[in-house]
Amino acid sequence: MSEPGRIVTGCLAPHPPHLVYAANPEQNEPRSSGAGAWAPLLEGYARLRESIKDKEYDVILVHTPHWKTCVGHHLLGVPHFEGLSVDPIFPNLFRFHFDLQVDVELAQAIHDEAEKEGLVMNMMRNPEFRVDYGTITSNYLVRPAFDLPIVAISSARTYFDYSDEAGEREMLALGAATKRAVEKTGRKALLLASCSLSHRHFTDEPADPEDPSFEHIYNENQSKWDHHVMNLMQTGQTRRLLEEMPDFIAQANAECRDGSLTWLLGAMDVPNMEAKIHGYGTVIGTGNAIVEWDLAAAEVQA
Ligand code: 2X7
Ligand code: FE2
Repeated sequence: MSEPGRIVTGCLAPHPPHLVYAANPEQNEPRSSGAGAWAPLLEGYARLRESIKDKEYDVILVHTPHWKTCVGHHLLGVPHFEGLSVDPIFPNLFRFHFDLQVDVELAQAIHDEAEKEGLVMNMMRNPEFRVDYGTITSNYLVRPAFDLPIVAISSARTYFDYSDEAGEREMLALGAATKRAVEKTGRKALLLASCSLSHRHFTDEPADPEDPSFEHIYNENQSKWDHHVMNLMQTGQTRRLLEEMPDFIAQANAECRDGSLTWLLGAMDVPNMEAKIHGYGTVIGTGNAIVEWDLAAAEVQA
């Protein structure tokens, strides 16, 4: 019998399209000025890539806030997608020609496990679908080669249609279903929660969007919440983080309201291990942390 699968590492991997723009990959049409406003985040992603470079994993799973689905949670369900993904707010920064493979068997297994939890699930079978910029940005920044299949999960509207508490319960259930599906299919998986922390942002841009003199946190309340949340992660207090999540969402307008971080914590069984913060920085006033829970290393230590 084949080995049971496992989640190797879980990461908080935020997706400001500005970071792809700043890196100037050939797939992205706009060219960056190189002015350097987002260096702390680009350096944080470089540290994350270094940290995971020798790990063995065969698929990347991402939960994205920018594929918003009104009826349930959707998963990409076609083996190959290519096309042009454009950020509707920042088309001046992100017009990315994507070409990626999907692990449809694992996506289907997550769908089936989550249905058993009572969640409304759907497989996205349209081969012309434009993959959203959250999925592409997080994947690009973690593994620019796009040489492994991915699984992408949409953001259902439970937090918005019912309540933050109901949303949180669903995302923990979806996380648990994801873990079981990874185990049953024998995959070694890297998980990405593609979201910012505090998410209040400026509504205008300087002439050069990369101008470092413009870039700072929107207000101190946002920054205090972000540092508090990072401290909970760093000290292994993930249960308390979940308890405080509805307040964080409400008071810092956190992008965690799309469920990505809670899904990740649920999939990792709400680990009380200390997370590693690889970087923190602002993008157009939002707070973004790059964080790693190295489950494989924790297992070896235990
Ligand atoms: O989607 C985003 C984001 N979450 C944060 C900052 C800037 C742009 O887009
Ligand atoms: Fe976003």
